[in-house]
Amino acid sequence: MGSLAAVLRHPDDLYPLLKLKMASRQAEKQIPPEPHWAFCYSMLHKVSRSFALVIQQLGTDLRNAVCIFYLVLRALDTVEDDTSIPTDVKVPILIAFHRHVYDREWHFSCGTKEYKVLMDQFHHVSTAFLELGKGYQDAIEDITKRMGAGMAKFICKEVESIDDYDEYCYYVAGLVGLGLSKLFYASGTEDLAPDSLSNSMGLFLQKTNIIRDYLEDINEIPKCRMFWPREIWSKYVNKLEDLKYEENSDKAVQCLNDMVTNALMHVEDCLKYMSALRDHAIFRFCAIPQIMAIGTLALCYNNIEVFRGVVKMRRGLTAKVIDRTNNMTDVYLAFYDFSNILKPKINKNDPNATKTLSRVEAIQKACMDSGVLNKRKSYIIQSELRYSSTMIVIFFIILAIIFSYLSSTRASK
Ligand code: D9A
Repeated sequence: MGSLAAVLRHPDDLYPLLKLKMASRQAEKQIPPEPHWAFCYSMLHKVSRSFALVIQQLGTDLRNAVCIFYLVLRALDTVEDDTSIPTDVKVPILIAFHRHVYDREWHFSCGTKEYKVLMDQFHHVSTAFLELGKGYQDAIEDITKRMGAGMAKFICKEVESIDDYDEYCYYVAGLVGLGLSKLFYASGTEDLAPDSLSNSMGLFLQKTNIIRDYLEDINEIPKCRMFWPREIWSKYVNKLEDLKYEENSDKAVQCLNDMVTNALMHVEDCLKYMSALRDHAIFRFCAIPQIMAIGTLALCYNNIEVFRGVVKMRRGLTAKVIDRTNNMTDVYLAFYDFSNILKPKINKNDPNATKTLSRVEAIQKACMDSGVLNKRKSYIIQSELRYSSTMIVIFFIILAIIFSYLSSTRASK
């Protein structure tokens, strides 16, 4: 129902949503016949629908390598997240995981729902991994080794300083950026991107997720997950969980705005990383999650709802982002437009207002300096804000067709 109401409010979501549905149907038909590849691609679709589609459009070799890389990372994540595993069992597994991916006999049951299936049938992932080219295997093993060691370090270490925060995000997301840059390079279509830019691609996505998922993480049972750095939240409250209580709303929003301002630091590096990409499929694979992230940050900024539930971009907008992201002009326009949504929300009494404004203006300047903005009106916002009358007409025509079809079938019965 929610989605129908959303379409009624945004009728121009309909077409992109239909295209997304068709594309995912199409993608599911393309699942390879071999049992281990079939398992890997069906698992990929289960754990991340929209992202799986973006992976699907990569070239065959790279697609298989990214699919396996994604599942190995999800498995590592599942071990890290499973609070029922004692630390003295969990740490050795995280550190040795880079060796286990080569061993089809290795098995460790943990996690819930589809992640438990991934762990219980992980031998399929190992079989597929062993079929990848050596360059891809080496890149995946190297990143898995460094991420496992980093995760093990933070099992018993809290995220205190902003440096801890950047270090933790480097281990669980920055290294994913580095790994993908290595896979793109190994596929022979891209130069090897500088680590600093690859790291920023990961940190911008991870920090957006950590901000968006505050309430889900703090309410995690049995042990809450605390990724917000004490150096930031201790300026507003005495305990991180205090941010969720009604009486601390003003302080909570100020702390949220501080976290969003921190995440905006990585945007210019991400724009540099994406503007250097040559391959269209790789470009879309990298740009779509980044646009989702700036959209989510614009939504979360100064928004008390982050402490009341999970604030997410609606599926229609996700469909539009996937449908309309084809080149760097689209990226500059999207970052410019979403910054324009965030900017008017900056209230001058916010302790970080000046810093937030300067970061937003730096982002908009980077987009303006690209020289592409004056050519085109806007990426999504215009269509967001004004209901295109044509869309409403088309919507009712489709409705009329459906009714006449339904009434004619009922009449013929
Ligand atoms: C990514 Cl192989 C991720 N993460 C994401 C997804 O995008 C990045 C996990 C594994 C892989 C890739 C990603 C995509 C393209 C280029 C990248 C990159 O770097 C150059 O990673 C940095 O979020 C997870 C990390 C952030 C931890 C890296 C996008 C994704 N989005 C979810 C939506 C969501 O809300 O999580 O998975 C989805 O679409 O379901």
